[in-house]
Amino acid sequence: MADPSLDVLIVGAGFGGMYMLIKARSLGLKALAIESAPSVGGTWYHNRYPGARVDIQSLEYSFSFDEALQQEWRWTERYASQPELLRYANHVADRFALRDSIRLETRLAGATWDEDERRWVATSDEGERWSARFLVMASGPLSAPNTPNFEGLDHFAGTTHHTADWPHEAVDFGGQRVGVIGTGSSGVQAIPEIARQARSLTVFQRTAAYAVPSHNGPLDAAWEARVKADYAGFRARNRLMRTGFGCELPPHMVSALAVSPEERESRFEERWAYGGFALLGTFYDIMLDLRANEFAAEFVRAKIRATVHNAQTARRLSPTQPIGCKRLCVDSGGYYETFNRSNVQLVDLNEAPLERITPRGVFADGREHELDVLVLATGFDAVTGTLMRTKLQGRDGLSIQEKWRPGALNYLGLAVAGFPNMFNIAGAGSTSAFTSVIQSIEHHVNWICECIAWLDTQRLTTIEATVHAEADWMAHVQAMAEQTVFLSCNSWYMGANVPGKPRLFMPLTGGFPAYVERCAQVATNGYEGFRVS
Ligand code: NA7
Repeated sequence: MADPSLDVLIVGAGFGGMYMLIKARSLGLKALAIESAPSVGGTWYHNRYPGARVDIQSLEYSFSFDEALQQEWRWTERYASQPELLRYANHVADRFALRDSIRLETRLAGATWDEDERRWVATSDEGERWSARFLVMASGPLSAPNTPNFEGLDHFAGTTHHTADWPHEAVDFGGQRVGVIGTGSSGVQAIPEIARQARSLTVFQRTAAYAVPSHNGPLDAAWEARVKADYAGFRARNRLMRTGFGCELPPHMVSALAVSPEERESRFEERWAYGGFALLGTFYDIMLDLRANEFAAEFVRAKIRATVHNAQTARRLSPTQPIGCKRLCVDSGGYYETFNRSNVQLVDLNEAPLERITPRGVFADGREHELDVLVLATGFDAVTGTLMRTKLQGRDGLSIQEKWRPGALNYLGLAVAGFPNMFNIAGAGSTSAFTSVIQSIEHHVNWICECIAWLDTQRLTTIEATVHAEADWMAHVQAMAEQTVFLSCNSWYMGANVPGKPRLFMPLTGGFPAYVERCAQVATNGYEGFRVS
C-alpha cells in the first residue's frame, strides 16, 4: 500500500536532498528523502579515493541559508577534504534533525505519474511504495559512475576500484603495482597520493589535463574571521558572480588580446599564485575567445615544461584542447611533479591505444603492463546518468529514456515537459556545473519551494513545463554555449565521455545571476512557460 500522505518525495540525501528536506519541512510539507547509500552526503560519501577534496574554497562551498550554521562550522583547510565534507554533511543532518525523514539504503526503482490522482507513485527496489504530490530528483549530476566497456575488464585478476565507488576500508597501495586510467579531476587528485605509496604507478592518459595549483593549506584564521564578520555580505557578493563564487578575486574585465605580453604574463602569474579557478578569470575573454584562451593554455603548458624533467613526458602531459573546456583540475597534491618520480610512468593512449585488460594488467603500447591494482578514474555518466538508469514514467506512460533519447530536454534546468510535478536539482539546463554547486542547490530548492507554495495558495495541484518553453530553453542553452569555447572539446558537459550518449551541451553558460533572474521572472509572471491546473 502506497503511503498516500507525502507531499514531497526527495530522491537523494546529499546536499541537494537535505536542503530540500529542510525547506519543505519549513513550509509544513510532509517530505521524505530516500537515499541508496547507508549515509547522507552523496558525492562525499562515495568519492573517498585518496586525495579527494573539493575544488572550490570551503568558505564558499558550504550552505549559506543559516547564519548560525555558517558561523559555527570551522573548516580546517582552505579546500576541504572528503572526510571533512562528509562530517559537514552529517553535521547538517543532525543539526536540522533530518534523520527521521531520511530512509537510507533505499534506492528508487521507479516512479510513475498517476494522472487520475495527480500524484507520483514511487517504488524502491525492495518493493516499498510511496505516493507523493511532488517528486524532487536530488540524485546528483555526478553520481552514476562511468565504467568503460574495456575488453577483459572482468577477467583482471588483481583488484579494481572506481574512484566514484571507493571501498570504505583503507586501500593499501604499499608494495603494489598500480595502474590508473583517467586523468580528470579524480585522477589528478588520486595520482600523487597513490604514487607516494605504490611500488610503481602507471598512468594511462587519454586526454592530458590542465591542473592548476590550489595552494591548499590550513584555513587562514584571519581570512575566516573577516568572511565570518559579514558572511551574508560575502555570500551576496558571490551570488553576483557568474560562477556564484570567487568574489574576492573577480574576473579582470580586460581582454587577453588587449595587453602586452609582459602584462599578460604577470597577470597570469598573480592568479597562479592565488590558486584554483581564478586563473580562468585572468582576462574576461578566456572562456569566450579561442585566441585569448590559447594564452592561458600556453601559460599552463609552460608551467608543465618547467616542472616535468623528462621533455617527452612533459609534451605528453601538455593538453591541446582549450583550457577550461573540460573542467579545470585543481591540484593539491603536486600532480605534474609526480611524473618526476622514478616509480611513475605515463602511457599516452593516443600514441598507444589501450587494447584490452588482461588477467595480469593492461595491454597498451603494444605490451602488457603488469598490475596488482587497477584504478578507474573514468568519471561519470554525468548529469543524466542517474535518471536514465531509473524507471521514470511521466504523463501517458512517457519514459525518461524515451524523452531524453535526443538529450536532456528541460526547462530552466528544473522541469521536464511530460513529467508534471517533478523537479530536478542541479540538473541539465541550469548553471550549476559552473557554480559552487551548493549555491545552485540553494537557489533551485528555494525556487521549487516557492513554486509549491504558490500552487497551494492558488489551490492548484499540477505544474508542468510546456514543450514550447522547453524547446526555447534548449535553444537558449545551445546559443549561450556557442558564444563560448565550451563546444571545442569532448567533455562530460556534452556527454562526449560516454560512448553512444547524445552530444548536447547540458549546462547553461550564461552565468548564475542571469539564470537566477530568468527563473525569478518566470515565477513573477505566473510561472510562464508552465501549464498549471
Ligand atoms: P572526468 O573529468 O570525466 O575524467 C575522466 C577521465 O577518464 C578522463 O581523463 C577521461 O578521458 C578518462 N576516460 C574515460 N573513459 C575512458 C576510456 N574509455 N579510456 C581511457 N580513458 C578514459 O571524471 P572525474 O571523475 O575525474 O571528474 C568528474 C567531475 O567531478 C569533475 O569535472 C569535477 O566537477 C568533479 P577523456 O578526457 O574523456 O579523454
